[in-house]
Amino acid sequence: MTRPILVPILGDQLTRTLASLRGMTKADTVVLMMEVREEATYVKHHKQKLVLIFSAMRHFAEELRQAGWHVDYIALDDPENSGSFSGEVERAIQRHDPERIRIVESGEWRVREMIDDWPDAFDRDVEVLADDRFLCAIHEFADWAEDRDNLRMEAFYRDMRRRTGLLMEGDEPAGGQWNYDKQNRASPDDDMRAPPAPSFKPDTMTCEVIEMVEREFADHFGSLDRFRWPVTSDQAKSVLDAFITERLPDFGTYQDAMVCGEDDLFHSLLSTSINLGLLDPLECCERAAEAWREGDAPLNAVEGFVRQIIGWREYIRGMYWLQMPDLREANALKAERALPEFYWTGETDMRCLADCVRSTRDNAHAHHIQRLMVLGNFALIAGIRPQEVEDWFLVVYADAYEWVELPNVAAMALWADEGKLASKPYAASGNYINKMSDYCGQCAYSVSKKHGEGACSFNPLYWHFMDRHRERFENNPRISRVYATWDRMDADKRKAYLESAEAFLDSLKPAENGWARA
Ligand code: FAD
Ligand code: DLZ
Repeated sequence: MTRPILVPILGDQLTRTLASLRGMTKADTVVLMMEVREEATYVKHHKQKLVLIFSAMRHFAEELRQAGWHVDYIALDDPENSGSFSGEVERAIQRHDPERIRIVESGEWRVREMIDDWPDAFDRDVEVLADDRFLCAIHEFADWAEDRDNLRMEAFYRDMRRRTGLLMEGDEPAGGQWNYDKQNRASPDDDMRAPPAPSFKPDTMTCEVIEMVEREFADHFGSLDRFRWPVTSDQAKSVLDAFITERLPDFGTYQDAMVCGEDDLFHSLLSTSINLGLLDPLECCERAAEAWREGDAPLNAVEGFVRQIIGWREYIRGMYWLQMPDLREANALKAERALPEFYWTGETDMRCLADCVRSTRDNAHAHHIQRLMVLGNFALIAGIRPQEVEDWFLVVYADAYEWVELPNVAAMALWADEGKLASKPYAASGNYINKMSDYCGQCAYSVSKKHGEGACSFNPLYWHFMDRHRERFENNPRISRVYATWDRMDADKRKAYLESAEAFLDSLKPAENGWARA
């Protein structure tokens, strides 16, 4: 063989049609895959996330080998492993003396900075290709955003519908409306249950990884007892199949519902597979659109699902690259309180928060409304420092990579970007949680009690938040009515709300250091 081309494939690039593999000849290519400690510990990822990524990487390497590629795979416990991407690329250069390096752009800013150093560090050409598994390239999003005062998702989403032709009838949206969200806010029915999603018994390769993760990352958050994530594209496809036939019909209607102990309801559980590259996002949407055309799923469900993927997912990624690196430091509301300990231990009598943390610990997953309106909302109205909340979200979810976690947390949940993403903060009192869930019925606190002993803490915290940010929000037309309500309350009641919130905030025990970062 002449001097080969070195093609590093990162842990979230597990796609057989990856741009860096397309057009390459197997004889002239060395694929490099690296399990590295730096990636596993820059935050202390949930154990399930580590098992998912390492096991999916090992399965993918095996698939590539079966297909005839030369794969140089560095296992985490290889005694020579240097522990970092750059260290492993350097060692691979010594082994293979490649003519050049060809890699798909990384998902995260942090890794992009590393790759930017490679041409000088290794004195080789480094060809960085756009990640065309996303439908909207980074530069296309920047073009879309340029000169717009308002970067709301809805306008972007309509452009993506036109561009993909998904749920379009000529130039018009299917059914005459772009968005059926109003039909997607039903409260849960009593004892509502969803069909169970497929789960996968760990095979030998996954069992070896489980052992390694238990051994090497014993102090990381989370339990491995219920590890069930798909680790191959075939397994991921069976989750997609089951979702389309069994859950999609109810996905829309109950999209915002929460039921204690029912961890994913009618959600798809596809984010881990899509983010790793095991599933193609467009194919997921096409399958849903086909179900609607065949009369197997209603339009409100299918439109809602398609919007999450070609709308929210692409938009969030665009907003990440548009706002980095500043987004990581953003703190528009000057929130400075430490993250409470219960985010890690789940030890709180607030039933909604305890259940969301339990699901997070057991599954490395919580669904969107649990993330936004319970865990995120609490952090917002309690004024928790964004960087601590971001670290928590990056650690605990199996689908978390900074490109998708950070805009969702900083901009959507915490309004830390000063409203570039969300026109108003997603702040809510206990009423919202009570309407959308069955949490409050058996909670130790009373959601109908507004303040004082035994009251649901979301109630006083909501008013405390609104009151302390009055200057910023009272002229926002989407919130001003809230201040009219506040002003109509008598002074004693307002005082009781504020005192109750402050007593609660003072009682919060901060998390000890060391859960998120070593
Ligand atoms: P479904 O509800 O079935 O949705 C279908 C798909 O749409 C998802 O698989 C996902 O690919 C996509 N999607 C939906 N909403 C979003 C969104 N807001 N941003 C990006 N993609 C979206 N998603 C992640 O993939 N990684 C994260 O780290 C992450 N962190 C989040 C943090 C917060 C505070 C919030 C509010 C949301 C976060 N999300 C994140 C988005 C969303 O909660 C998850 O994608 C979803 O819960 C995954 O479960 P699912 O596959 O069952 O999703
Ligand atoms: C998240 C992660 C982890 C925990 N470990 C690895 C790894 O050992 N090797 C690897 O190639 N990728 C890993 N990843 C995913 C990377 O962090 C991800 O590819 C980058 O953040 C770029 O988005």
